[in-house]
Amino acid sequence: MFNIEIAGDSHGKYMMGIIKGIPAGIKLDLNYIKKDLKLRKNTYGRGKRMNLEDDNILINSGIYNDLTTGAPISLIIENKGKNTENKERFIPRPGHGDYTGYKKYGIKDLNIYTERNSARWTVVLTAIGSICRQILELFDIKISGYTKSIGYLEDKKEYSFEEIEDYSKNNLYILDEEFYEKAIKYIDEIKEKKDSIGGKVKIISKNVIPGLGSYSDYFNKIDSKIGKYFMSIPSVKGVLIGKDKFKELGSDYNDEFIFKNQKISRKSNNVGGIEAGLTNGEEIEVELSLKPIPTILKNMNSVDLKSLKNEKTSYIRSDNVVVSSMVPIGISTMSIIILEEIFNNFGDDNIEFIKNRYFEKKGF
Ligand code: EPS
Repeated sequence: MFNIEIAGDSHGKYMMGIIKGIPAGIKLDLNYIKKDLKLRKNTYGRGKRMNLEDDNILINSGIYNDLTTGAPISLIIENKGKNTENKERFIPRPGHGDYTGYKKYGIKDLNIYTERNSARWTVVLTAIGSICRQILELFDIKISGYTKSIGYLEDKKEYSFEEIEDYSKNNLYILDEEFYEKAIKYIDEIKEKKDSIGGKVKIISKNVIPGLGSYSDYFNKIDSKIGKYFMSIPSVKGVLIGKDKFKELGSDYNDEFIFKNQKISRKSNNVGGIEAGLTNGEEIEVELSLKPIPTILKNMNSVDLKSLKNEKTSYIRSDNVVVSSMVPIGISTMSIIILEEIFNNFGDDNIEFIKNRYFEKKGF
């Protein structure tokens, strides 16, 4: 069974990942993964820690003579950044897992909750997804994305997949040049104010076979899985599938069928490629809304959990904006979701057997 596990403290020695259920016989390119890790790290608005990390990845098992063996693939990525807090911390940051973690686990030093609640683990998520995306290319599946908004600045244009395919021309993964210039200035202002800001990214998957997912099993609908995976990523607070056109009439919203060029297709794609928990063969469109990150340099009102006195939060090293890093993270996350569905449907033995079964179904 396909399954992933991620472990590692944000400031511990290593981050680690395990992927189970990868079939035998696949050649993986380490440079492909390294490229995705760089795209996650180097976006404008990230904090000083990102200059310390090199995100160097080591594949530890599951590959023999350059080919996957069917055994679990395990990987490690070293952490270079150390925790800047060298004493116990008792004042929780509003919006972070400091307070809720303390209420659950009861240990007063809040540094402990920073480790598992840090978004550092998305480095492993991206690496795992990058492996999955390489495998999806064997099925002609492509996934890309872009930054749709930063704070109140928004790109309202609709883009074709071809227009977003090469999304990394600038360090914010914004497609419109004017929007990019404005966004850079805006982020500089936010930095100046010692604050943070959220935004939206869009992730599009193309050439996915219809029928992936489930509706007989309610909680395994592919949209349920999309919600589950994306809502697990720090800062993601909204997951929209398809277009934000819910105020329209059904007759305008529904994607009408048309038989053209010997093919059943659609006149629109408002539902974003999913109907009744199953992929419908159109592009899968997912829009993610990210809240502003909670750790900000500006002091905020809080309470010292030890003295119970009203206090201000103290300066903690932080990012200002992480929205655009969500593009490569989101592409990786979608890759994991789609690949898992393919293996669930077509098996996880040898990649050539799986491809045969997949393409036979695709011709149906
Ligand atoms: C993070 C806080 C920062 C980020 C970190 C996520 O780390 P630190 O507290 O050590 O300065 O840099 O992100 C990463 C290390 C990464 O690789 O993305 C947080 O609290 O989520």
